[in-house]
Order: sequence, then structure tokens, then C-alpha cells
Amino acid sequence: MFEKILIANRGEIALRIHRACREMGIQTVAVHSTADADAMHVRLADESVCIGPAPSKDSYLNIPAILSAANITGAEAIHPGVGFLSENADFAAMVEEHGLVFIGPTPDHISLMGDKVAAKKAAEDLGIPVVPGSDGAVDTAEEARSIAERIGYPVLIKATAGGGGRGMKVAQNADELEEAYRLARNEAKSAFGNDIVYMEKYLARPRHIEVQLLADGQGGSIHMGERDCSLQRRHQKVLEEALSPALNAAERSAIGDRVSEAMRNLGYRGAGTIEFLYENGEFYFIEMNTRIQVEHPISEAITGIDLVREQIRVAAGLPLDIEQSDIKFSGHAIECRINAENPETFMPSPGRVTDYHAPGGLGVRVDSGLYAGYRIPPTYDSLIAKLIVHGQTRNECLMRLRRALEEFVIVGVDTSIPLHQRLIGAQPFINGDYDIHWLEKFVAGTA
Ligand code: MV4
Repeated sequence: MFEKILIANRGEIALRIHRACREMGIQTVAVHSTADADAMHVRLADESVCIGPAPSKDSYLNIPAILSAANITGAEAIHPGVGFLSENADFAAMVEEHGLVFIGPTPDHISLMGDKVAAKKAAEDLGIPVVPGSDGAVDTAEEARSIAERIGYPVLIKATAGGGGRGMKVAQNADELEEAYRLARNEAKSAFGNDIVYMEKYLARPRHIEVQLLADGQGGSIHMGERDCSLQRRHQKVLEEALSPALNAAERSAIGDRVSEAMRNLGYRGAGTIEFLYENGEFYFIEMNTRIQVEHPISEAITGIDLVREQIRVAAGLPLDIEQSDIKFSGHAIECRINAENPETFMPSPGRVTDYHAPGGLGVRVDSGLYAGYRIPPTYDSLIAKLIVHGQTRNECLMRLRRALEEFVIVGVDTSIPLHQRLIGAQPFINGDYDIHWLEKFVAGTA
């Protein structure tokens, strides 16, 4: 087992990783920019190294600085967290070339799943259901037309280099196709420097359901159930819940077993999440994330599994010490992402936190690096805390979540807490009856 791990990230996820290391008796190295010198994980880590000025490109994306920090501190492994370099195959390869362990999948699997077209092909070959569409890139408008006639309208044209909703154009019918195709390629060229596009059947009102996976690359492969992440605004997740109110136990184990078997066959090693669109009882693969995700705590809450601990064990070459039959889903969990932003305009609201009090009590977890006196830097994303609430039933979870949000005190900056309080009081949310478009309408007042 590792003696010392370098955490190549910041904020709440860096603290989360530090906690798992601490509990495993592993020393931690925190790397930070000049803007994060006072961050909680830096205070708690055994060692810390300043890797550069505030801009991410000079610090958290600064590969030479991070590798040097690992070298001078004698860290044996690097945990990339989420975002930043967590899905950068070149970084993973360089970590290994420097004799260190990258806590995550192999560089090959990272790059495979990073290319949307290759990932979809791999999923199809592994027996995972995908959205009907083109067989790879679509090079001409004529080809687009014949594919659209085969799969039926409406169709979606997506940039291969896209992701997170960028570079997508819908064509409702044949008249709109040529324009949508041309626009998609032009926008992909200017946004990603790569104008390769592919096509899919457009699903109009799906849910976004993702399955948490964990495999050891030695034949062990399990799933930890699904998370419903349909409540998004401009492709930013706002609130997630596990398990999905839309699935029954039979659907859950069917899709879970199918994807964990696929990961076993792929020889996948590490934590991973397969994202689906779910509509009319059917699952459609959209992408795979080869890292831990912000919303992982709700899967931990309903299974009792420490996912970061398992990532570290698997990266150290240990086989999974959990079988699928050991996993029992208990109760219901919801995560609210608390952002330092105006709850109406969504404008970021960095600044000094003058007073801070986190909620507590049975079934309440807060992952945050905030404390009274901490200054939230303007440079990074606005996520400042995750409120994760667990209850024996969804209703108990909702009651507890309402109480926890009332208790949450963050003074000195605007936060999205009022948005969450409105959201969990909305009848469609209470009924679990929402799709990927509902939150945008709710925020706009047109739901
Ligand atoms: C889709 C889709 C409908 N039909 N693909 C958005 C980002 C990327 N994850 C894939 N996305 C979508 N792909 C087909 N064939 C609708 C979306 C989509 C979406 C997906 C998940 C969560 C929120 C979303 C918001 C808008 C569009």
C-alpha cells in the first residue's frame, strides 16, 4: 500500500481524498496555487507544495510542477480528483513514466473514452445499448440525409471533440438538416479545432441516469447502482439523487450487471461512470467518465462503500474486496451542489466568508473546505460545498434535506442555497417527475 499520495486537485474534492488517505494511514501531499494557500486541505495535509500562481494553466494544469512536487516529497501515487488533469491520458502516462502510480484507469482507457465516437463504438462492441445513429463520423450532408432517413427525425448532430452539451445541433425534419449539419461542423471547427461530427436519434425528454462502476482490472467488477443527474442548468449539475425515482429494481440490476460485465471484459481498472439517457424504459449510452465524480457521495451513502478508498486499493494492485452480492442499496440520498453564486442570476460571488455553520445530525454530510474567514478565490469554479443527505426513504430524505438547508449558514457571499430550497419544494421534483429540460424551465419560471 502507498505511504504517501499527492492530491493533484483543490477544494472539496481534495479534502475528500485527504480524508480517505488519513483513514488508511497514508500521508498526503497537497499541491496548491498561490490563491489556495489558506485552503482547508492544505492545512490538514501532511505536506504542501505551492505549484504556481492562481490561473489553472499555471498551477493545477501545470504537469511539470505537479510531477516535481511528487518527486521532491517522495509521493508514490497521484490522485487527480475531478476536472483538471483527471481525464488527461498524457498526464496519466507521464505519471507512470516517472515511476509513480496514477490513481485511475490506464492511459489507453482514458483516451478511448475521451473520444466520443470511439467510446460509443467501444460501448456498442461491449454490448452496452447506444443511441441509434451514424457509424462514426458523417462527412457530407448527403450522408447525413440518408442516415436521418434511416433513424428517423428529429436527429442530433454532435461534434466528436464536443462534450458537456457543446457542439450539438438538432434537426427536427429534412428541411432543417442541411443547415444544422453545416452549422454543427462550423461551430465544431471554431470551438474545438476539429469539425468531425456524428449523428444520433434526438431524444426529446430523457432523464440523465449514470451508473457507478468499480473494477480492479483483475476480473473483479461491480456496480454501485445509479444516480439521477437530470437536474442540470446549462449542462451544470445542480442536484443529484440515488437511486433514480424512475427505475425499478429489475431495470436497475439489468443495466448495472450489463455495464459491470462490460467493464470486466474491457479489463477496466478503477472507478468509472457510464452515462445514459433514459427514455420510455430504454437506456442509451452517451459517454463514460474515467474518473471519480463530484456526485459520488450519494452512491457512498446508499451502499456504505468508500469509493476513494476503493480507488486507492485498486491502484495499489489489490483485488476488489467487495462482491456484487455484498452490495445492498439502503435508503435514498440527495446531493445539493452549493455554489458561491447569486441564486437568481447565477453570477459567481467569490469573496470572504465571514460566518460559516454546517448542518449536522443523523444522515447529513457536508463536503466543503469552507471556514469562517476563508476567502473564496474568483479563479475557479463556484462549487464551495456539497450537502449530501441520506434517509431511509425518499420522503424522509426530503424532510431532512429541507431541515439541513435551513441550518446551513454561509455569510459574506451569495450562495445557491435559496435555489435548492425552492427546488425541493416544487411538486414535480417532490413527485420525482422531471426530465433533463425541467430545471431550466423551473428557473425561468416556465415549468
Ligand atoms: C443527447 C440528448 C438528446 N438526444 N443525445 C448533452 C451533453 C452530453 N452529455 C450529451 N447531451 C445530450 N445528448 C441525444 N441523442 C440530450 C443531451 C442533453 C443533456 C444530456 C444530459 C443531461 C443534460 C442535457 C441537457 C441538454 C441536452
